[in-house]
Formats: sequence, structure tokens, C-alpha cells
Amino acid sequence: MTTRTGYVWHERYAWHDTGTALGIYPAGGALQPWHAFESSESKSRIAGLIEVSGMLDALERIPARPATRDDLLRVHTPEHVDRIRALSDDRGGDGGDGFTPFGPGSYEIASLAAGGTIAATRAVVAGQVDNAYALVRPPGHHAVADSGMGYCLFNNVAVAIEHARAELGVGRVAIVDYDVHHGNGAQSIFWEDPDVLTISLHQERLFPQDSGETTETGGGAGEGACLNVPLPAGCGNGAYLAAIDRVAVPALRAFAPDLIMVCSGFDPSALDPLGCMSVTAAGFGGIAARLLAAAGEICGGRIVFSHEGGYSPAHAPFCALRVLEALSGHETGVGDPFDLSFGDSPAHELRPWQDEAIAQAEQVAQLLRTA
Ligand code: 9RB
Ligand code: ZN
Repeated sequence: MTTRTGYVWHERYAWHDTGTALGIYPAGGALQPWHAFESSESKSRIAGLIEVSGMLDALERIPARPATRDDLLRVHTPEHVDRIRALSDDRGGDGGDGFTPFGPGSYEIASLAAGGTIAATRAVVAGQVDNAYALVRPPGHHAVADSGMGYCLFNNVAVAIEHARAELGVGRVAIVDYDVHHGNGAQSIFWEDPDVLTISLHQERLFPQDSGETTETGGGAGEGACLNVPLPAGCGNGAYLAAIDRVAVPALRAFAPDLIMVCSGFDPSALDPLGCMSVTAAGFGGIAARLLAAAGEICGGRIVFSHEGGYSPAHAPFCALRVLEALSGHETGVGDPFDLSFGDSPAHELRPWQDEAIAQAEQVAQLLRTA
């Protein structure tokens, strides 16, 4: 039996305008105008390679529909939703933290990003497809209930989870976030919720700088349903796969969710300008294969990937292609051209200080299970 993998992409995602900037900072003075790191470039090139490699022919295209205001309001405050809408209807503005610029029309595009993740989730839960990848933009994993943050306007994955719980009869959900930045948004939104486990693997103290420690384990009724795996800079495939095998998968098994959502960011790439990790396409493919196997074992294979960061237009397409190969079982034969430089790097060996960081998260995960 062949695997049916759903795929969401809409050209409008590329029209989300983060404007002129020097990566993160407004241009001006000595800062020559360029573009925000979170531009359409990486994601459009991912969509391009998916088509050119022939992968698209092996996927089931799922149409994106905008999330409704009610969908957004299950997660976000009306003040936040209405503020983004009003700015978007005018000339654009900022998501709320001063580092999340957007242009006119981004309310509709961000609604389509959350809605694309909902559509992928609906297709998986209905059994229309076996698993799915929503290549959406803007990203979502930093957005909290009352504000956008770090290039994110609405928390796409949180909105899809609340939709699934309210309308699709889904009970328990786990999130695995392998973006190089901390998944602070879902951690905050589901902090007191015992039915949503949030797991984030990230470069320690990168962004946000004051969250993502192993000591953050949830609060109130949600105590124990939050797990952080802060990793030291410099981790390659070995450390990432060890963190998945030793921390994320055992935590998923113990939690036994009905559905797994993945915040899929390619900024742990060896070529990313915003992270200092060294993961290659083979590493991302290995992560996806392990999460897929875990879903098969735990929740009937129900797993939905929603795209987050990843800012190497050169490398991200090959990383994403390998994830889709793992999900669909269809091999394009394209490979990772950057393997020539990074494939055999000693950075892929698990180093003692990386092992120590993983062991610490492993210990926290064990404590949470026995509590
Ligand atoms: C600066 C701040 C940022 C904002 C977003 C990212 C990446 C997000 C991503 C990185 C750095 C703050 C420059 C706050 O890819 N998530 O997945 N910088 N934000 N203060 N300052 C001075
Ligand atoms: Zn990121």
C-alpha cells in the first residue's frame, strides 16, 4: 500500500510582505536596505523544488482555506486579531514585538497559513491522507495569545489543534518543534493544559533568549506536559537524532497522543543565517522518519507537519524535500548538494557536551513520566 501524503501550498503565502530591512533590523544609516530574513525566498524555492523534483506528483494536493475569525479566537484574544486585521486593512504594521513586520493584506495571508494547517489536519484526521505537510507562511510558533512575535502573527499549529479538538473530536495532541528557535508560543498557550504536550528542541538561549530551559515543565493542571530540549550551538545530525530518539520519542510514547503536530523549521541547517547548528538534509530526513515511525506506533500514523522558519534559500529546499521523501516514501533521487561540504563533517558526531545536554532533558522527561 502506498502512502498518501497531503501537501498544502498557496502562492499567496509568498505575497506576505515583510519589507525592506537588514535581516532583522530596519534599514537606514549604515544599514543598507536588503530584506527581512523571513522573506518569501526560502519557502518559494522549497515549493519550486517540490515541483521540479517530481515530488509534487507523488503528493495529494490539499487546498488551503482561510481560518475563520472563530478559529483564531480559540487561541488568540480578539484585541490581537482585530489589531492585525485593522493594520492589514490599512498599510500594514508590526505583529506586536517590533520585529514582526507585515504589509497590507497579511491578515488574510496569516489566516490562510493557520487555515492551511487546519486543512492538513482535517485531511489527516479524516483519513483522506495518511500524513501531511503544510508549507505555510507566515510562520506561527512564536505567536502567543495576545501578540505576534518573531515573524509570527497567528500560532498556526495551536489554531489547528484547537480546531481539531473543537470540531474533529480529537482528544490529546503532542507538538514536536525542531525549529532552531524555542517554540515559546505553544508552550505559553498550552501551559496549563494537560491534554497538549509541547516538546521543543532548539539552540539554547537563541530566541526568545529568556525561555526554553528544561526547568519549564508546564503549570497548574498542565504541569508535566511541557518538555524543552535546549541544545548547545554546533549540534549536527548525531545530536539531533539522539535528542529525538532519547527524549522526544519516549515522551511521545508516554503521553500517547491521538495526533502529533510538528513545527518544522529548517533553521538548524548548516547554512542558516539565524542558527548555529549543522543539520543536513539527511538529518532532517532522519528526524522525520523517526517521528513518522513514532506516530505509526502511537496514534495510527496521524502526523501533520506545519512549516516554521528556515532562512537558507540555498539549503532549505533540499532539507524539506528529504522530509517529504520520508513522509511519502517516494524518493526523488535529488539528494543534498551540500553533502559535498557538510555530509561527512565531524560536526555530526555526538560530542560529550551535547550528550550531557540531551541526558539532562532525558532525565526531566523521565521525571515527568513518573510524576
Ligand atoms: C532583536 C530581537 C529576532 C527575531 C526573530 C528571529 C527568528 C525567528 C525564527 C530571530 C531574532 C529582539 C533583534 C526581540 O526564525 N523563528 O523560528 N530578533 N529579535 N530584540 N532585538 C534587539
Ligand atoms: Zn526559527
